[in-house]
Amino acid sequence: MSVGMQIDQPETVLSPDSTIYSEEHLKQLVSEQKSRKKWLLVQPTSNTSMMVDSGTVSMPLNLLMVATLVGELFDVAFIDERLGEEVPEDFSGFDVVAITSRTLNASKAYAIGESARKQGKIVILGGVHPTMLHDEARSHCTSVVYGEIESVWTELATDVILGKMKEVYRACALKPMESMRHPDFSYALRSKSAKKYSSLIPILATKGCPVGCNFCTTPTIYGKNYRYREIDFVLDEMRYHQERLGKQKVSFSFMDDNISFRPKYFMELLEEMEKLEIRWNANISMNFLHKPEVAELAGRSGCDLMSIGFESLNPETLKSVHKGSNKLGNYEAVVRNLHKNGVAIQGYFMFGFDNESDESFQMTYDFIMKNQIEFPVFSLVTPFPGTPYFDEMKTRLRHFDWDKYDTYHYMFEPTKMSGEKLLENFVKLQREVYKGRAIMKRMKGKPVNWVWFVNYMMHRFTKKLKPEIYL
Ligand code: B12
Ligand code: SF4
Repeated sequence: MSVGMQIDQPETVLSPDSTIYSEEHLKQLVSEQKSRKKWLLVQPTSNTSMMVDSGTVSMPLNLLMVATLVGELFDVAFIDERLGEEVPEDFSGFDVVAITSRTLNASKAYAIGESARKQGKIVILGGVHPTMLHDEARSHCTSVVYGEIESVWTELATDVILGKMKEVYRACALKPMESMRHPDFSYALRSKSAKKYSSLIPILATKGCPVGCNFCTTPTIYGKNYRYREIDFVLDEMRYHQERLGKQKVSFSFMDDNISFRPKYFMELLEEMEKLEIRWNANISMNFLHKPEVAELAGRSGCDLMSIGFESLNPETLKSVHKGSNKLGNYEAVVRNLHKNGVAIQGYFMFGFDNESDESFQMTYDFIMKNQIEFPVFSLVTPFPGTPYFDEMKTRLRHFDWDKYDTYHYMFEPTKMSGEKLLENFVKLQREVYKGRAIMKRMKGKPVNWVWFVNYMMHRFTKKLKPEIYL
């Protein structure tokens, strides 16, 4: 892989007021089309050796949003490789092949892109990785979409019809979230293997997160921007799924970067969601979760799980990654309040930072056990391309093999611990936390539901762990 990466603003920043790119002009071009162009949309699997794409997978909201927009003007075929669906070798049935990619499946996305481009197709790459490394991505496709498709759609669709593609589509301003369509799930659900999708319905209320952690791609892509949808739009979408599924108790999974960043919006949304009697889970930052009334409202509105990035119990580490939302002194109160209101916790913990010591592992174990964290998830810190952390660590990284950028591979040697010791501790911690006795202790008094099942699966998985698999 090339390391000559560049994430500067490309030259092609699109101006929304250009007359060629008006919605009226696009409508006219569409009406003049003799036949609709055919798009193939692809969600590739990764080549990673880890379990990231196995078992049930979540419906890819990002590609569904792309499909919803594209489907208004063009014909769409939708392939999700994670379901076992195969991308054809012969692309002759399509005019455009558009692929979504994160870093862990970038090499796969590039291979599909190259093969389609050789057959003379317009190839479009989008998603986090092509956004972050558009120079690299450009050499595997016709055009890269920087960030969300909604903000460049008029320009992109116009150019596809005219057959005059630019190398990069990047909006000079993000569109408000009202312009976001109600995602059409039929593109995913019509697959013969749709039963492999998790029953949790992905939904989006907000976009962006100004907390600014240095390892996260969101601040780089969206800056300090935080946008949200009208609460009524979110509720309408929930009601739509309740009707579609013929039941009230539908479970939703928010795909937001940080749904609680604006407390007022978050609290109002939850008050309204309570009336729908749904169940939900979300990624959340701890900025105000220590307040008892927030946890009380979360429980009351049907939250059964919150995914919280505790990241580290080491104050130096938290400071070094700029995770200002995490106050160590609040950790226990956050957990206590949520548990009191029947909300389980998926707690994310990262290891491999420079300040790591044997003690960090012990402290994490003690915290998890004492606070009965139901579903602890451990990862190795991964400097993703395009983030400030990547720039800081670039010269120390062991490799640029994107297949291993899955947060489960050893990336660099910390300054205070050998790599061997790091992995030894990492395996030991996971085994200890998922030992039968530890599970019983952590899960004591918790309702019998899928979280128990996850613990059982993790118990079986962690028993087989060896440090070598992380290399
Ligand atoms: C929700 C979420 C999850 C969920 C659901 C994932 C899913 N099925 O989509 C769960 C919890 C399962 C998850 C898991 C993981 N995640 Co995650 N996740 C997110 C999060 C917070 C939001 C993603 C999302 O759906 N947003 C809403 C959609 C609508 O927006 P979007 O993805 O940006 O899509 C828009 C544009 O990108 C663009 N677009 C996207 N694709 C395409 C394609 C084309 C052709 C075009 C034109 C445009 C286009 O248009 C879309 C519509 O507006 C992101 C952060 C982020 N903002 O990206 C991290 C993020 C994607 N996750 C990340 C990681 C590391 C992981 C895990 C590896 C973590 C782990 N150790 O398990 C796994 C990997 C799972 C996998 N197989 O990919 C990283 C990826 C970094 C990178 N460079 O690749 C991110 C960016 C967070 C970070 N650290 O910066 N994740
Ligand atoms: S709080 Fe979460 S979403 Fe926000 S910048 Fe940090 S890691 Fe990214």
